[in-house]
Amino acid sequence: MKIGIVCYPTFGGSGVVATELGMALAKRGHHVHFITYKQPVRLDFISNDIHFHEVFVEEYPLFHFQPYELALSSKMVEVVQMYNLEILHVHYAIPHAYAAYMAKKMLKEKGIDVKVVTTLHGTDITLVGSHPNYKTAVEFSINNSDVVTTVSESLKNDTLRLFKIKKEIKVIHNFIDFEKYPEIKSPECQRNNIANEDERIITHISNLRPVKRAYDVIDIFYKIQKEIPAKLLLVGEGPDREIIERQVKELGILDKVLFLGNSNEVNKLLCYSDLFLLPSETESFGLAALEAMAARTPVISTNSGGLPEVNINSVTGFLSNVGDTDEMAKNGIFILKDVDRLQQFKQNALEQAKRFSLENVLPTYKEIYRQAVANCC
Ligand code: GMT
Repeated sequence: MKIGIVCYPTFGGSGVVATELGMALAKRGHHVHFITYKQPVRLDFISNDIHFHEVFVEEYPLFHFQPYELALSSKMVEVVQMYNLEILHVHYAIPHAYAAYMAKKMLKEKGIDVKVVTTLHGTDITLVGSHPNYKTAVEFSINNSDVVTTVSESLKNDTLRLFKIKKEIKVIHNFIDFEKYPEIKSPECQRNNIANEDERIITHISNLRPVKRAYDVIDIFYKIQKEIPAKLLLVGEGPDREIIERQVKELGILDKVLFLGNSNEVNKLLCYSDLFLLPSETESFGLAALEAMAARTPVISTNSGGLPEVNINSVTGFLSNVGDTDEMAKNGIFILKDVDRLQQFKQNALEQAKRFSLENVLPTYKEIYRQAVANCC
């Protein structure tokens, strides 16, 4: 099939899922066209079947805000026409679903019927999308997509609760391409580069926005390292970086915390890890938790949003109420304290992650594309 993928090209979860999906489709012979303002950071596969089309917004003194949606919908029209695309799969509703609706209308005038698949990822519904400034347009563009998917049951329920939705919503969970995860014994996975033999390695990966509660990560780690020798790897950049750097300094644990910045090789960083922390305020799915589990890392998370669909309490890790860092630290210590118990949790995490393998999830996306083109949904 010929598919256009529209996403944010950044390290955020929606961009990662969109890019991994595009690469997986191209590897299986589909023609994939990424349409966005920058080459997606996770795009690491070169092939005849992958194309990138940059959306460029001209500067003009009159523009207080750049009209990105206009440039994006015009680019979608151009690419659909030039490459005969059958599907436009837009990830994250704002503004992609709205721009796709406009592109679809413009193409209709030219006698072209392109199908729009919208995948809702999380904050496009929960934090941003339902804000009164956006709600009307988001609701409209969801209802006018040909197919709508969410990345968890929880996000589907949130969408139905927050908007008047007239369309069926299909849940397609986030997925993992296990081919990208190195073997634990591989030379890429030298944990002694990071920590001493007796130290446990704890990891957090996010864009360090307030919703991730990165200060809770530091608080949990501080409590754990008082009982168990440990290092904390912090992967990602974002607005809370300064706050937590100060927190780490004030707590006197600067020598135990490594700020690694953004990385598109999280699979390799995770293979060192013994525990992953995700104390988010809300998380529609928690792709970072799934990536950790695929690298055999148990997860200490909150019980918000879709996290209980991924992290199974007392099996793959533990779930606590938002902000309960005492309990999260206690559970982390419980997992890390006993070597056999840690191994069991690691094994359980891997087994659970396998349920979300690319091979299990990809056929569902292919099927919705097929049905959309066949006009049967
Ligand atoms: O909010 C983020 O961290 C980024 C955001 C995005 O859309 O780029 O992530 C959301 O989508 C991911 C992929 O589907 C989900 O795994 C994350 O849980 C979700 N984030 C939130 O709901 C906060």
